[in-house]
Amino acid sequence: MAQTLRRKTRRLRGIGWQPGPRGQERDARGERKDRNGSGIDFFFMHRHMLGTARSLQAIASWPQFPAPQPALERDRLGFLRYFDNHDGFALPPTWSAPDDSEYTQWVSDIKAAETYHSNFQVWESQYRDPRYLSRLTLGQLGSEMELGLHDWLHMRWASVPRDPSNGAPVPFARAPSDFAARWYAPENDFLGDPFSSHVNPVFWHFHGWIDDRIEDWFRAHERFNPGDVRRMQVNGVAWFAPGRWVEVGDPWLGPDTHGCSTTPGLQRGRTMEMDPETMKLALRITFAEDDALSGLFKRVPKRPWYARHLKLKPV
Ligand SMILES: [Cu+2]
Repeated sequence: MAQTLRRKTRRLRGIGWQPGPRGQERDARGERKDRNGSGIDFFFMHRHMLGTARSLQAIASWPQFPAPQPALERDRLGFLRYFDNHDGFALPPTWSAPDDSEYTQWVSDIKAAETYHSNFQVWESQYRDPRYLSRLTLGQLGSEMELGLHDWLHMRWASVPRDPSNGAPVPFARAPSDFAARWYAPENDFLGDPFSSHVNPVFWHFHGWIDDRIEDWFRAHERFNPGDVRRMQVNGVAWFAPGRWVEVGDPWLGPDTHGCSTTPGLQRGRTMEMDPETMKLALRITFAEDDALSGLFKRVPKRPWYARHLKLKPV
């Protein structure tokens, strides 16, 4: 296991896909995720992405998370109107996955109205609360939001994944290292997979909401720790200078961005078309062996990307 991990790390470094400087990689899922500044990478990449998208068209952030479906007995008209889905924010129904009752249960739970009240609304007020925000570094906030709220937003508003070639449901979704041509069809807007989630309009509304919280975080520090956080442009993005509350000064956007360029295809000897190919290779290195193993031994069930880190009771 450790050997496999070392080999993967070596190969990822070889193609420039290690986030952070060599030897000080910032793993977003590992033990040091909340202390290594990986949360800054999460926030920064998304702000950069939103900036590019907003230069092409207007994207409104959700002012708050859309409320669940009204109860029929209390609000009959609201209940019926919910299904008209006039704003596109109605919750898609859950789905079941054969032979994986834990995942089936988890998807169903994450879509429940109770979960809206017990989790989403709690996060909503927590991440707007100046006192709460003022105690966190940018990296801590980013890591906490990434692994909790963010992944849950992706899954709560996801519809059953489908194979775009025939529309048939595929409950476990596309494998992360499967780049077959059919997945590139615009019908594939599955929110549970970073490969396709940005095709779904809901994605932009909730990523706008998350990005807006960075400004809340800045205002909270202005109020409780005045002067501690300084604004600064980084790679053309409105950002913050490294310091006590900002762990790293070189947020990661992908290979070749360390203090250099944010324009794809600028690496010497490589064309722009090579960048997605390198990315595919990075994903194959990360996932292909795991997928092959899970196929062989059925030990690790294949689940959508954003459902891979379910908080499950130990089996
Ligand atoms: Cu996301």
